[in-house]
Amino acid sequence: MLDKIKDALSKFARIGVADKNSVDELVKELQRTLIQADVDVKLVFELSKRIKDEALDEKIPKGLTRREHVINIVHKELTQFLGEKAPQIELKKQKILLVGLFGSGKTTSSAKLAKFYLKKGLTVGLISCDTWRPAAYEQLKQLGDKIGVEVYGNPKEKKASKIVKDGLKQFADKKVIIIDSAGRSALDDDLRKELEEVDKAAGADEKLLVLSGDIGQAAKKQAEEFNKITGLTGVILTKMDSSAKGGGALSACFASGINVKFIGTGEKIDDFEVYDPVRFVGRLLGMGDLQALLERAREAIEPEKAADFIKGEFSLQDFFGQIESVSKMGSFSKILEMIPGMSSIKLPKEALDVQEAKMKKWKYIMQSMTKEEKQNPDVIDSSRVQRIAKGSGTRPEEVKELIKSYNQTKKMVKKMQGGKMLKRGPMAGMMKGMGI
Ligand SMILES: Nc1nc2c(ncn2[C@@H]2O[C@H](COP(=O)(O)OP(=O)(O)O)[C@@H](O)[C@H]2O)c(=O)[nH]1
Ligand SMILES: [Mg+2]
Repeated sequence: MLDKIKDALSKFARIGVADKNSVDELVKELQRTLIQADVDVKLVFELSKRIKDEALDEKIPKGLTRREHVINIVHKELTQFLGEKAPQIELKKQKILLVGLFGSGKTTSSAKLAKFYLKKGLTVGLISCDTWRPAAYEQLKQLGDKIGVEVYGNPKEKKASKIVKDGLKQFADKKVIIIDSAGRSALDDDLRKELEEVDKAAGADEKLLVLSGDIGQAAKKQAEEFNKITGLTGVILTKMDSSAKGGGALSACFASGINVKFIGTGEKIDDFEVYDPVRFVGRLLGMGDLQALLERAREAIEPEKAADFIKGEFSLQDFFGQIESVSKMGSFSKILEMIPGMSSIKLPKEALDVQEAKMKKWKYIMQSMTKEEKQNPDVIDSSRVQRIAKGSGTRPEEVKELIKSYNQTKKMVKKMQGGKMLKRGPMAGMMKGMGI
């Protein structure tokens, strides 16, 4: 689904004009893609009608081309369609029960969730009350060991609710307790009875249904059924990396009023995130500059704000700030996904590693500069280059490369200030500067 929508949009973006025909074609492609992703046909038609009506509306906000206007609308509508707002994730003392069918990803998600709260600085305990699947406890224990989280279980005990009670006692001092329950291949009476008992024993604040994205719109029915048994506070949608039907599952959950709180995006423990519809749709559309585009739309409405962009000089310090904000955002390949034009380009892994290494070096180099040098890099003569290289453990050529890149970026910023291009996010200039 992701690639298809990206393709449709980049095709649309290439056409140049956004007349009725090209909007029709874009909407048709969106419809095809969404239906293939198992989104409810009725919802798809409602969505496409809204997009068409708005896109062909003459009132294009000042400062946007019609093409940008259309892409903006697609983004807005898709975001509203897939959940609108990111959920509030509370960091209080709490018990979280995970339920779901076999293979949906409960055990994996329990560990991912544990790591999530651990990273937020909370103490976490994991309870495995899956007495159904052989070695269920060992599976969770292994994951817990990997992330340094204690796991309670008792392979000899057959009653799941008893394990939960004992585990809660053991973890009384933990801030967050996550309970991984057993599934079945279908929601039968046996599972229903067990879950009712587990639910009662747990008294959980959060009850999250773990659903695999590949069930598409069947998510709605499953969510409703589990909701009847334990009452749900949300959903964890897994396998969003590998499922073609994730969009269908997302929209079905949203349409039935159940919040998707987290998504699983791979088999590894870190492949997990709070579900943020705005970000998700941004990635879905493969449009790195979406945020910037939306900003421009806003700026077009408040022109005086636009003029605020980078006042006065663009110092090396500002450049450093950009690099810092980029490195804080995570690995380079993930960043690339957010950059205009980059999302559709697949760089080989080695190239990415080289860029990441370069960013690190630049950071060290700048840390070895004086305040004056950062404010006014013109003062950096060759003896200063030598000193900086020594101080940062780099070669003089690398220091010179950074300064050159800074100068190029500065030129670009000047151009932007000249009026034509407004803010395009902190990275755009940098990427140009880095020659990629
Ligand atoms: N690709 C991918 N695989 C996942 C994800 N979450 C879980 N899995 C895989 O799905 C399978 C079943 O997961 P498990 O946690 O044992 O499911 P459970 O039966 O509900 O406890 C395992 O092979 C996991 O590695 C995900 O987000 N992406
Ligand atoms: Mg399991």
